[in-house]
Amino acid sequence: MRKFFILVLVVASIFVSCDVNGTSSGASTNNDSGSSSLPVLSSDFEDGTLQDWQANGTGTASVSTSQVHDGSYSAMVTIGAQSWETLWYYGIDSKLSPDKSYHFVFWLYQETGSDQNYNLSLKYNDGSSDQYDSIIYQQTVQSGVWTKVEGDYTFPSSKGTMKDIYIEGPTSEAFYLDDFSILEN
Ligand SMILES: [Ca+2]
Repeated sequence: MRKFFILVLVVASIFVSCDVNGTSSGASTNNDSGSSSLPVLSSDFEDGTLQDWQANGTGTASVSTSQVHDGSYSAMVTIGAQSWETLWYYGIDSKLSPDKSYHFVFWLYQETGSDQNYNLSLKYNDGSSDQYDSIIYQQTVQSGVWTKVEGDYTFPSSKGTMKDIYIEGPTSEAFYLDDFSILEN
């Protein structure tokens, strides 16, 4: 009986230590990512609008209820003839500061029948002309699976001024976006 009790104690303490480890690593991640503060940008499309995202060029975008990661709405995008003819958020410099690290996280869905790669790209101006950079490059999204895409990015003020962000993928194909957030690290 006493042995059994000790065994229970040992098992329980393993459980507790696992839990503590899990909690503490989660907490330190939270501290590191600064997620105690509100996201600087958060788009869930639950108000039934594109929430300041818009299509560029021959791309099209609208809110959709047919595929959602969470809630009732997502953004459905059909990319045009060029990969940049897609969903844009103009004026990201109103949300982000240079020389600061941010965590970008969002969910993508596509049903083309095969894996597809997506980029989160940044348009900026170097003082004389527009330039482009990848915030997240070539993230693979399986067909028919909502996929979390995330990464960290810092824009150095020495490069110029941030302008817009946009999501690039296969041309003439549709994808869905939901739960897009940018958090200060
Ligand atoms: Ca949603």
